[in-house]
Amino acid sequence: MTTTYVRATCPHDCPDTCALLVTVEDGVATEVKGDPDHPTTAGVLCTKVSRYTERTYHAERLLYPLRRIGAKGEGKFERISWDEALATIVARLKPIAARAPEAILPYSYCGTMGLVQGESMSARFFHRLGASLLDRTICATAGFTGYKYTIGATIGTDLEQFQNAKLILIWGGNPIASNLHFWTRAQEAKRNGAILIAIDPYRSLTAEKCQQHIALLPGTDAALALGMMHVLIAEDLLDHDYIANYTLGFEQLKARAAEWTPQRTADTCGIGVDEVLNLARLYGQMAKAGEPVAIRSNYGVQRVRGGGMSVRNIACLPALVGAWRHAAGGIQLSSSGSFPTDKAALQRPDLMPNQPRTINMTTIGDDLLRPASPEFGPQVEAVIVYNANPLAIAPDSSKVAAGFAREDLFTVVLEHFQTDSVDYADIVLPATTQLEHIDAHNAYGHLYMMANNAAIAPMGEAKANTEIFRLLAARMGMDDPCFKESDDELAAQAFRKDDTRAIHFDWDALKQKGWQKLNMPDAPFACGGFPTASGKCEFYSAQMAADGLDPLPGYTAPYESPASNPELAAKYPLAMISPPQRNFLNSTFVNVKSLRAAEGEPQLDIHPDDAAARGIKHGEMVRIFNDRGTFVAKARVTAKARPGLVVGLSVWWKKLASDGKNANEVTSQRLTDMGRAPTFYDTLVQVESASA
Ligand SMILES: Nc1nc2c(c(=O)[nH]1)N[C@H]1C(S)=C(S)[C@@H](COP(=O)(O)OP(=O)(O)OC[C@H]3O[C@@H](n4cnc5c(=O)[nH]c(N)nc54)[C@H](O)[C@@H]3O)O[C@H]1N2
Ligand SMILES: Nc1nc2c(c(=O)[nH]1)N[C@H]1C(S)=C(S)[C@@H](COP(=O)(O)OP(=O)(O)OC[C@H]3O[C@@H](n4cnc5c(=O)[nH]c(N)nc54)[C@H](O)[C@@H]3O)O[C@H]1N2
Ligand SMILES: [Mo]
Repeated sequence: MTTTYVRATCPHDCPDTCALLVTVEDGVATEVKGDPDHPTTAGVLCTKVSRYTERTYHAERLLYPLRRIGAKGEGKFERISWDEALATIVARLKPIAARAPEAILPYSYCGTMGLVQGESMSARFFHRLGASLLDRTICATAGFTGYKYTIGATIGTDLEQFQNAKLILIWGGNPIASNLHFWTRAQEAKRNGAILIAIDPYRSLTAEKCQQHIALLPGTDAALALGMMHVLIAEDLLDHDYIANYTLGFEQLKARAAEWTPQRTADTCGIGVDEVLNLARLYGQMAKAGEPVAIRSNYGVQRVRGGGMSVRNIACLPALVGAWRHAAGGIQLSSSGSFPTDKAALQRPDLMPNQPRTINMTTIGDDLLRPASPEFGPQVEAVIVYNANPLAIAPDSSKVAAGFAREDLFTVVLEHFQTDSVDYADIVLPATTQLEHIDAHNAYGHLYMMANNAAIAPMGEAKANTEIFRLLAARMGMDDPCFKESDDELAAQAFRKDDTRAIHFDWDALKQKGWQKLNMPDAPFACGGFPTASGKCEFYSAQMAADGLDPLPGYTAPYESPASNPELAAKYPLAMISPPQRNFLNSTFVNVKSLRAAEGEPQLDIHPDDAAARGIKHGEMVRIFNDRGTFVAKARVTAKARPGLVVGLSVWWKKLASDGKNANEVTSQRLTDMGRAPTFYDTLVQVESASA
């Protein structure tokens, strides 16, 4: 028997981007472990990825191209050859491309975070075609926009510093589930005497393990940050020197923050005045005493109407108290902006024949149902889905299903498994997994460039995304040499070597070693140097004013909350959030039996008072509904959900739920204040016993 160990990278949409060691015995991957030498992975993987071989060798892997033989959504297919599959696709796309290329829409997200299997050959293909561009907003663009207005780029505190912090605010994140290798460091900080505070409407796995938990109303984080600013300024818990040298607009901010008294803040956030005061004082006093105070701001705060501003306001706090002076102070939202990723080389926007329209992936439900019009342009006639599962993850799911059910729509899905989205495909193409292809990665939670080597041969007739688009490009007659580049040639273009952060980037060397840290200072903004227009942390943003936004930190209430919409709340009084289940990764892994068994079935956490008022008992099936739709789940009566809040951990495959639906049945397509992003956690519902 020959045994080899292959250096790989976890491709999933998670900040941790772990370095993997894959054991391969006679061509079969038998074990996937965390690389003990990689500083942030440190030999530890989450349960999901430690079971990676169970997913790769799953009996239900798609191994051959398929053609639909049943109704759309029914999921009935027959096997066809690659030749027939590609010929069918090209025969459908060619006339559309000749007439109205924007009627073709790619729909993709981060099923793999790989720079090669993500958007490289696929982007070249759609650019050359002149297809509609996809606005990839489904996750993070609200917060990224707010952060960039303030800090300039998504650059922040290095993960490898958090163990040295003395106070960590875990703001809208559940790292035990979604950012495990940060949690390891936060725990180390705690052992070294740090205080951890969770700011989260729900007592998540993480909130349970922090010394303090501030359970504010969803969507009110911007107000809490303003209230903190008020106290920091009123009690002079400021770093005047840092403010004078490295920030812009303090006087205007001071006037704005004056409006946010602790009482107003507490009323808006649904928490106690003492909670506001204590949080601000602890943060300001520890910073003033020279202790490193850090914030880990995650995605939970962004999925509401004012999500962009929430992140912006939180991102102002470290500059006020001078927390950036410490490598272990400051804030991390995402590290993605640290990477000199060469998107233009990978994706070749120069191939576009003109500037096509852009369609927002968040509003795919409405957009597939939209007829041609002068404002919208041509009706969407063909959708090519890869690295995504829109039927499960996009909001207002009944609209999404109605759109994909259109008889005249031609749908192709590249997938590993027969997901909810595959059920609507005309042609299904089997894609390789991370163990079967190569890739280069950046990360959004650490600072390492990463390489993924192929550990095993493709399963069945599966092909890598890149190869599928290479074949389609050839058949569409695209003859530019860039459509012939191999995956290695693509990976070699992943990072700009002229940038000092990646100056030593060499793909062959990276493949050998597996990972390489960016060349970055430990404390990125210790002496200012913010990548904004002014070079300062912008409390006042002229760019925001130019973009038609409030140039100062402000607060916008959710679209759907008892305070902002009492009429709607009279019908639907409960706020619903649907953050990730620990053992799923968005909708990935839901079909892996051992992981699904760990999560049981779709559940809804509801406070005992709200349950009692509705005669709902622990363990009974409930119906969750609003004007957009209905789904069922098993009630878990628990004080983990604050009164007025229900929590349906997600994202379930619809077809694996008893009613064939999931939480996105009730979420809306409304967009955030900035970044054109979804408002998944800005949803009012009513709940009733399903047996009633
Ligand atoms: N295991 C696992 N890990 C994952 C994922 C997964 O599905 N499963 N998904 C990955 C992806 S794509 C992403 S974007 C990240 C997301 O992971 P996180 O950044 O952790 O974000 P969420 O899970 O959306 O929400 C985290 C917490 O925010 C809380 N929250 C909800 N609304 C609000 C609010 O208005 N204010 C505040 N302060 N908190 C609120 C929720 O209760 C939840 O506990 O995780 C990644 N990692
Ligand atoms: N209600 C609710 N909805 C949510 C969220 C929530 O918290 N609540 N979270 C939102 C967030 S943060 C995000 S990021 C989105 C995520 O939405 P998506 O990016 O659509 O993520 P997944 O649901 O994991 O689907 C990814 C699919 O890509 C496939 N895939 C993986 N690798 C490859 C590959 O190499 N080739 C091909 N062809 N396919 C591959 C996987 O098998 C999987 O089915 O969901 C959003 N939806
Ligand atoms: Mo995400």
